[in-house]
Amino acid sequence: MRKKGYSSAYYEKALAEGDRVALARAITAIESNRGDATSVFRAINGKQTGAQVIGITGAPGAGKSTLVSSYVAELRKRGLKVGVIAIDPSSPFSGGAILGDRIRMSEHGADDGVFVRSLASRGHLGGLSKATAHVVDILDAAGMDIVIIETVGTGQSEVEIMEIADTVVVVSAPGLGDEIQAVKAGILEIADIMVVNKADMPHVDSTYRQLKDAISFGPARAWKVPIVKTISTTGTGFEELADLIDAHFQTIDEAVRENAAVTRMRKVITTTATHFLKLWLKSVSQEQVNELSAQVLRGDLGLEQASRIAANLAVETGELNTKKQKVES
Ligand SMILES: Nc1nc2c(ncn2[C@@H]2O[C@H](COP(=O)(O)OP(=O)(O)O)[C@@H](O)[C@H]2O)c(=O)[nH]1
Ligand SMILES: [Mg+2]
Repeated sequence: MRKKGYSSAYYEKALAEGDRVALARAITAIESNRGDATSVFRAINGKQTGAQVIGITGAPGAGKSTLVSSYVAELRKRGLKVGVIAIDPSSPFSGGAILGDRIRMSEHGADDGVFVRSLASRGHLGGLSKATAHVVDILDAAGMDIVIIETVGTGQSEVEIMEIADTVVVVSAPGLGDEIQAVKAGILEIADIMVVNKADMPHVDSTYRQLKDAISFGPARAWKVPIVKTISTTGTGFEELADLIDAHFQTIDEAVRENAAVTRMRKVITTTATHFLKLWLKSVSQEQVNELSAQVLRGDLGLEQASRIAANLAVETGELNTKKQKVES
């Protein structure tokens, strides 16, 4: 990998051409906030056309990854280009589940209309959802019609990620007891569509009924949350699922969709601002930073005050210097 990274001209051209290596590179740059994240920000700026964002969530083992793969196959039949973001809850060091996802998605590996990316989740604190929103943005700019986010249905970060999706699909399966888990975690409230996967397994009807009851006790909404049975391993039920997701999307009014877009953009702006501030701080002169440091050490200036001054200096001088910076292509 080149040290200084790639230029925005490189990313702009490569993404327009559907270059998958460049797309992977762009996502890595953003995810790791590498130097050429700047180039990516500039390359994708204004290229988004409003991809439909679908969140797929549910307990581990419910069959989400398998379901995503079958759903992608259905979308491909419909001629749509699909980006998949798999949020991996396991430690970034184990890599086990990421590998599993890759294998399951490998049937689409040779398909130019599908792009799959795993993102490591980094516990509960920040970062993750911001990076996710940004990756949605990149995939959108790279021409994907649909972006699917697969994530595990537990906790607050979950709900946060779902804020950025247009349609949320909650996947359940018989024998996992997740209908109870789902109710506990408040997951049902965010579901637009419920799936009972593994419909080839015993007790599928009791799972179905439990979910139906749970939904009927939930908040009344204009959109009646449907329950679909699927067999992800054979692709059964996916026409219906795709139709329902589509139908739900049609009911979302413009204001709500704009709201989701604003939520995504808010996260994107935060990451972008953090990126640029870090970059610009480097262009504040050593003497100025030394002077601030000395003042803090003497007790003449508080740390927060000094940081604010440094940040202001960075913003003042940063943009000019970034423009001057040579980024090779
Ligand atoms: N019998 C059956 N097994 C399934 C179905 N969908 C997924 N599985 C299996 O369930 C296991 C967990 O699937 P996976 O997609 O990794 O679940 P995830 O953890 O929710 O992403 C795998 O062994 C799948 O092959 C299904 O519809 N029927
Ligand atoms: Mg999975």
